[in-house]
Amino acid sequence: MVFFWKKSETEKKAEKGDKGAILELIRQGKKDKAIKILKKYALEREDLAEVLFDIYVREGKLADAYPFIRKFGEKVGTAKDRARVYHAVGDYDNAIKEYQKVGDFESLYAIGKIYEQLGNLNKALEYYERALKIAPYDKKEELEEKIHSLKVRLGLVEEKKESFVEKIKKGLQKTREAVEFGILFRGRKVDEEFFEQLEELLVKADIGVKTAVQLTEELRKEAIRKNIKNAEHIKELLKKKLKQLLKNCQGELNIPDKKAAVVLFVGVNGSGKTTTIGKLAYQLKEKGKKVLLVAADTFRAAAIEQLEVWAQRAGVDIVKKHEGADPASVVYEGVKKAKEEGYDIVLVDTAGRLHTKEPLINELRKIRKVIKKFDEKEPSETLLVLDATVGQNSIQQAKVFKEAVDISGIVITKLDGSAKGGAIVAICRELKIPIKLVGVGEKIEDLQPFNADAYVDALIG
Ligand SMILES: Nc1nc2c(ncn2[C@@H]2O[C@H](COP(=O)(O)OP(=O)(O)O)[C@@H](O)[C@H]2O)c(=O)[nH]1
Ligand SMILES: [Mg+2]
Repeated sequence: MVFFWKKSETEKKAEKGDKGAILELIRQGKKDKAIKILKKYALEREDLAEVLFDIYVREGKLADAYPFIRKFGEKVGTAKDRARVYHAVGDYDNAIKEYQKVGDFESLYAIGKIYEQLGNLNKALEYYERALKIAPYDKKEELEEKIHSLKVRLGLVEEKKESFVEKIKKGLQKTREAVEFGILFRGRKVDEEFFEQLEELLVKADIGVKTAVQLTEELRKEAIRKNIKNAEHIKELLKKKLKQLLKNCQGELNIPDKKAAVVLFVGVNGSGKTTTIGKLAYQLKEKGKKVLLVAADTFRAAAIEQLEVWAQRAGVDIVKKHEGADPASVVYEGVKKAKEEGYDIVLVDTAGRLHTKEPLINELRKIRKVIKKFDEKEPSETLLVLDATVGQNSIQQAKVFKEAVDISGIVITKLDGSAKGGAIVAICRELKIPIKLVGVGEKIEDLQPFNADAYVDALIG
């Protein structure tokens, strides 16, 4: 049998502009053909304009849909579709009018965005706030951010400083991603498998095997004694125990209210000494203190330059000498200058090459002696800087430094980059030295006092 191509009846009718036939073509999947016919008639015929308008909107070809509203106005499309088309082509007055008719969350949000784009921030704020009232849960945070940033731009509020918990939470994100306490505790039955997994996760978070085993055992016993069936309950008990443990290690930076107080920073290369000094200098300066930095890591020129950059950023002074200079002599110059010129605080940067252990220890002792020559009570603080990404291994490093100088406090840096955030618990238990500061990023404001409660809340959730 021979088939030869022949236009169907429907097609013929459609070509003459029969709406029913055109819709039939679309149903048959011949959309391109239908569009071609529609294009011919749509600007003349309202009923066909409606059809083509809808097709364009569904396909996201909003600019192509625009001529039909221009011609037929409200006769084509829904208010929301017309609003989107106006919005897309930049016909903002009309877009706002249509969005206002709809008044749902998306429309109010869209109006806010248009006003913001047009620079009418007050109006933008008004609409964002109206949208927030009916915002779906997953959009709330985004919108709150927008509202806040608008208020800042309008001078209505101060720039939001992230709270300590928020910062720590962000800092511990990597650990939380790697160690999913959240999943373990969610709606689980409290049985032996649960405790085994809990122990495993605690070990994974690097809180130390000994501590993990001990904590799990205590919880197991408590669960039996109190007949606890609910995993959430165990979670609260675990948090309480961790908080108790860490409370012993929560310390505050002790900077006496006198002239030329000295804070000495020690720690292995790359642990974050220089960065921490820069951040702290900035914070102290903000509090109105006159701060002096001392570049006693003279081993490499780059180390001196790096401290200089931080001094500039923080807007404080620095004492430095040439590469290879005797570190103790730089410290001497620094403390002398601080005494003579009325500086409040001296922050001393040092070198930390562990492979030269003996010289390192001698060097630190010599520096300490020089500081004591000026004032027997100084240094007010000797801070050991530990890198959180190293996890529990940093305990070994700490022991070397403890041999050389009395450590009065610990700074844990790079908490943001570490999946071993739990190591703080191990460090606390092993070293029994107060943790005073934590670094949660590379920016100047990313240094925080250590707070045991916030830390545990952020770690376990
Ligand atoms: N992500 C992150 N990086 C940090 C933090 N503290 C320091 N660093 C980075 O760690 C590296 C070594 O820091 P540095 O201060 O030079 O260490 P130093 O050798 O002990 O003086 C640098 O690249 C810093 O930017 C922190 O809290 N978070
Ligand atoms: Mg350094």
